Amino acid sequence: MTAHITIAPIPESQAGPRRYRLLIDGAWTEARAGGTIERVAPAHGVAVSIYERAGREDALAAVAAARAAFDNGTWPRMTGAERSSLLLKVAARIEARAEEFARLDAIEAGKPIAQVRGEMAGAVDIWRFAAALARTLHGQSFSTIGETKLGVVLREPIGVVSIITPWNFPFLILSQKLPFALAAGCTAVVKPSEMTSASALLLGEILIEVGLPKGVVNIVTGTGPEAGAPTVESADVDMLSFTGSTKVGKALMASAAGTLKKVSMELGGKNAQIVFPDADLEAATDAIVFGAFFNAGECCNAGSRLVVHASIAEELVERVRARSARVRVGDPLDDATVVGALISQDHTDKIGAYVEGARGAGARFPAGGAMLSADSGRFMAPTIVTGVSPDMAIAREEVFGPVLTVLTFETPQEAIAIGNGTEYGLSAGVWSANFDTCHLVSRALRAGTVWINTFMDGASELPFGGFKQSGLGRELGIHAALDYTEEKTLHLHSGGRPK
Ligand code: TXE
Repeated sequence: MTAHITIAPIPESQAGPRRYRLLIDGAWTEARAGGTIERVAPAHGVAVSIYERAGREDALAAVAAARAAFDNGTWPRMTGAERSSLLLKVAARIEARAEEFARLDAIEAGKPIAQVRGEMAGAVDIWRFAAALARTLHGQSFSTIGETKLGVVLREPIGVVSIITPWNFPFLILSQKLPFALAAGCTAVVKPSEMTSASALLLGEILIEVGLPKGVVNIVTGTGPEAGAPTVESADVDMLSFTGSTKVGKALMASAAGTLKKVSMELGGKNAQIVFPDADLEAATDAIVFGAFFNAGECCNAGSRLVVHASIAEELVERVRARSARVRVGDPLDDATVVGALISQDHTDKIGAYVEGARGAGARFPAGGAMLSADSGRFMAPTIVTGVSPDMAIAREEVFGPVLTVLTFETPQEAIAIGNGTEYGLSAGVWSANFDTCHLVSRALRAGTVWINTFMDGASELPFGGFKQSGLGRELGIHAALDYTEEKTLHLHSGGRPK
């Protein structure tokens, strides 16, 4: 059990609060109506950033800049090789300043620094991968439609993209979207979370340094309704790429319908790790603890439901409990920390309500179930909940905290039914030594990603996204840049039109 958590002061070189501005049409500007947002670091309890609080006018100025850069600028008209070369320069500069990015995200989100360093390496790889895609985008030709006819299908950039991102993986999630939009030749307005905007603004500096034409990427900070919503409503924006809660995602989809813009949505998850009796329990234990408590469970991919065969439930829960007790909860800037602070008081209250609701309904807590004492910030002990039924809120809804709910099954059919028994369909894990079990269960799960005898692996080459109410569309993978394109069909006819 973690004793009282000590939080060291933020080193002087990074102590704030730092003042940031909006990036609109290549210039750092202030919000037209005035007003700022102060970000208090969730673990340290001190102000670290002051952002401009952009309003409708600023958001629409950013959209106008992106529109002009798309309609009249050089970016969509460059060769793929030119765009690729610039994206590679961005990747190199992110890599050179990775520690600076990592510390910004760790401080603003309360995430463990060692984990964010891994996210930065992943982000750099994605920028390089997108740079490669910039050179490989191509259309199709059809010579089979008649001897004198040729059909050509072009892939053109879709236009201006609104990118709205959450606080849980600030720079990584931005990197799952922006480089692909840029590779395709689009321009963008980025609205990062009002809690974690610093890393996006640092990227803005890099984009200016490498010579990205003005207006191609604009960054507006502020609240969702004030700075994000106008970009979704605007007829000058052609596509919305959103990651966040299912609730806001649905509202934004309805709003995007007003101008019939394309939407890409990465939303919530309630992901099951299904463990059969013949599984390697040591490996499974490690992955269950990692999957449930990684990023303090504030992760759409969190393996927040352990679905275990009744015959091994007691043994596995005991292994997971023992392993969880060794998870180091603490100061995000300490290299040894594995679980950091919860993002905000509101969010802590929401997690607390799920825990108390389950307690009231008779659930048991072999581990955790309470907050830990700390110098500052909100830290929750890794929590295991047993004695729950699949229809309880804690077993069905996204808690988004370090809370693992345990459910049991007797037959593979029952495991599949529980696995599929939520409104979500983001990811799942299957653990068994038997090929048929792994194969057939993973095929029956309605989820965008199924990990077999592993959990939460990722690769830039592989698509990521959800079934059901977990989202719409896929990020990453070799087709990611295609999502930011429109198809245009050309009919060419030689020798005059037949009478
Ligand atoms: O998400 P939101 P928040 C879940 C998680 C969390 C809850 C709320 O349970 O507790 O959502 O978190 C912008 N028009 N997830 O508040 O509200 C907002 O400013 C335009 C799950 O961070 O969805 C931010 O930039 N934009 C999820 C972004 O949308 C709006 C990840 C996400 O905010 C807007 C994050 C509006 N009306 C939270 N309202 C996951 N599964 O990964 C908000 N925004």
